[in-house]
Amino acid sequence: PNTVYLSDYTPFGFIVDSVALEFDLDPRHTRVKSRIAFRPNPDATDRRFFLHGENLRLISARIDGHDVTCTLTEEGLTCDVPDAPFIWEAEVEIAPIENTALEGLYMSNGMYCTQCEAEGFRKITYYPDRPDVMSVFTVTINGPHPVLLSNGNPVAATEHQAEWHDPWPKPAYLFALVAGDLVAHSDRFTTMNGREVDLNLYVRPGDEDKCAFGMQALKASMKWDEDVYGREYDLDLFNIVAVDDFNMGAMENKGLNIFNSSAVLASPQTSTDMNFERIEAIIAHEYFHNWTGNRITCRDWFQLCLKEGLTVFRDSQFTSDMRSAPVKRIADVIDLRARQFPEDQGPLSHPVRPESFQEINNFYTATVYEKGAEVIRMLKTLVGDEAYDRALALYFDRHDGQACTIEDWLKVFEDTTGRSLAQFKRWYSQAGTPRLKVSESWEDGILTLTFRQDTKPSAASPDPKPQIIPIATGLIGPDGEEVAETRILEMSEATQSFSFEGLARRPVPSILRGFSAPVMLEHDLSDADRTHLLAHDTDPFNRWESARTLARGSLLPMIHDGAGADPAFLDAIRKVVADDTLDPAYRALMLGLPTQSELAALIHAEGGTPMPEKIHAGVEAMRDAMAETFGDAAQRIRDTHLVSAPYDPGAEQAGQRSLANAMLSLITRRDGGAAAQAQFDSADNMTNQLAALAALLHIDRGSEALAAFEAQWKDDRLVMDKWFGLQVTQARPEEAASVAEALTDHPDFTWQTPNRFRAVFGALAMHHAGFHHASGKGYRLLADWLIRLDPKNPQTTARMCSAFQTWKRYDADRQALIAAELDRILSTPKLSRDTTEMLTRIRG
Ligand code: BAL
Ligand code: ZN
Repeated sequence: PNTVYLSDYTPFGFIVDSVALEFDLDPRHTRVKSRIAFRPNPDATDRRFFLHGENLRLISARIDGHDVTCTLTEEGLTCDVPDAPFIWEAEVEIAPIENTALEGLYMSNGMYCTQCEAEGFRKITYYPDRPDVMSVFTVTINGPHPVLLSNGNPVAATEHQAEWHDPWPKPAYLFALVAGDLVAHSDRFTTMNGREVDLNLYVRPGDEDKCAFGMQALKASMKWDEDVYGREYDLDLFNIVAVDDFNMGAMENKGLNIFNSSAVLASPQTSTDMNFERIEAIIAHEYFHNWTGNRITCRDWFQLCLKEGLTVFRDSQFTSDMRSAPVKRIADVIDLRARQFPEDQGPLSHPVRPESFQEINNFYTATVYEKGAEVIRMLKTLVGDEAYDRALALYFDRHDGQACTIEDWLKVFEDTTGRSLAQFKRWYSQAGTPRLKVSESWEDGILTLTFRQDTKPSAASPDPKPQIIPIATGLIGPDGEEVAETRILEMSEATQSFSFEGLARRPVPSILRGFSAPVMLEHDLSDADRTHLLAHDTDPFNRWESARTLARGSLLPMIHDGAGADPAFLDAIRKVVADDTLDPAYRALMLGLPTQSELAALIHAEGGTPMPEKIHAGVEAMRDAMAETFGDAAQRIRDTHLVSAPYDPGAEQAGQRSLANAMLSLITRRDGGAAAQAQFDSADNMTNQLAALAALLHIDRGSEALAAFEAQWKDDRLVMDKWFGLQVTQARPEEAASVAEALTDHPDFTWQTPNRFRAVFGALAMHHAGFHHASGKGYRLLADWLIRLDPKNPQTTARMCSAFQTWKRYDADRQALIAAELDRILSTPKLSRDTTEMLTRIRG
């Protein structure tokens, strides 16, 4: 397969002044006519006329009204063109119903829809399918469907025809088309300058009652982007469509966002609090792309983090404002450690801005998105809030309508602040998670912190250099008072010291407050000092981090030697969770433990070999010990936080439920399931129903509830995804693969729907001890199904391959089992480019 390199970029030889498309929709024989105005690009030296096109049947091609002969390949066409402006006209035929890859134009439940990012437009018609080619689109759709949608504003509509015009130049990846029997949930928004915008959320009939929350989230996002970034919406209409078959969460097509139904449909009965929060964040994310992604887009796909890192950062700011900032920060770090750290420390490690790829779909990663957002967060910390705002204003002003690079992005910060970001840029070009080791010295009232940074060399970055690391640090005195407020220590050398002077007594430093950089901090504090920080730190993130670190320290001997839980740790946690002055959501987070996969990484990093069954046993023993420690207090805390008011998905009630349900899971370890069964029987919302079901399944008392749940929800596909997933998640390690396998025989296991496939196999991959069970059954089962899915849907198959990315952490027997499965998949005839690239990188 071809490897594409960032360093090979050259501009396209032609400018596209306008695009007119006409679709005659038919499941097997959709005709697409295109009329495209090209002219030579004065900034380009290479004038070869190459249009991307895949799986298209070319019916005709004309230039300035004359038939032309084209040379066709599997990837597109070339032909001779004039050295002057010309009109290209082509007609192609495609078969949306056969498009199971869900890229380009495809069908889902009888509805037509599109997904063009990154390179799906080339499956619709011949076109320079690259993000730096921007143009205005006019689209005519002919079809017998009540709803016919495309980007921009509606121009004309008759019974079986609709015409759309999008005045904003855009790359083809933002093109969208939807046609189907859909119903709209409608509303309006008045922008900061008085523009009236019609808002519609289109769903399948029957889903109307799941639209209100998404609409409210959209309006909140529009308002927030005006208030915080001064960004106003720019069309008369904003449409969102929910679709069941979708490879990702959602897509920011100009004026016509298309959403995986799981990322937009919500009701209290069918969605958990976490679903609501995720939906709010994804709606915001896609909406924010209107400026960071659409008005200013990427020059090439290597610059993906330009729009994704920034937009993730913006949506995290939004959630922090709408909900609790500390809780959001902790949740983001948990997620970063669970998904991005393993990626950055394994064979898939790549820089935030990669420098080569075979299949760009494989680079929609936690590194590009989440580490990309962390990099922007650091930039803001380094330049300060006010300079950040000025830099962003300059970015929008300077680059509106352009396809940009990371260099453009950093330049606005350099021009705004006058500081060089040459070294900071390494965060974009260098792979790997830096380790940050700190040592302390204390003399004459001066505390000196000496930091050393180290990044492990990797294939992507064999010779890593020191990075700029903003280390937010404060000091907590012996009596629990804060003796130095947060100061940003700006580290740029491999080793560097910072001093705090004039201290009466030796304080405990609170380092990397708010997780001010995406690094692994190693700080040799005594348990007593950590417990001191857990009790007194003014930084909520680091208070939580102290609990996490203590938990890790307490868990390791339980895992290695079967030791009992440390009573001092249990006592400290019990105190903070019982503290009614703290936010319930925060208290629930304090009860969380590192994931089993994270513990495996830790054991591996310390030179050991993680044994998944031992890790599982250690974590279970810790949970049992917590249940004992809380004892009757668990019931009291739960009772205090049971919500009697009508359901509201906002942060306040959600926090109460998360604490009450955390208590329920402890109670269930001691009461044989009585409280959970009662909650299951009486629950009037999915959060409580599902928490009760999970607790029951965990102690093997859930079979009746499981059957009742299925009977109640068998017609709701999103709830049934939960039913499928939870059984795997809560299975005993030795049974997880068998449970997953049995579920694949269920008549509702519609495996070609990515949500359903992920419900079962995503859950299996996440079940650390189940997936890595010594029998190898988990590996085998996943490999079987990846082989089956690959010819249908390469993108989803390739993403699921990351389940194997940590394989070199484990013992020789497990490695041999995994290697055999990787080789078996790799030897499958006609394996997709997507899956081949992923597995080749993982196999190493
Ligand atoms: N652009 C793909 C989906 C998203 O990140 O919004
Ligand atoms: Zn995005």
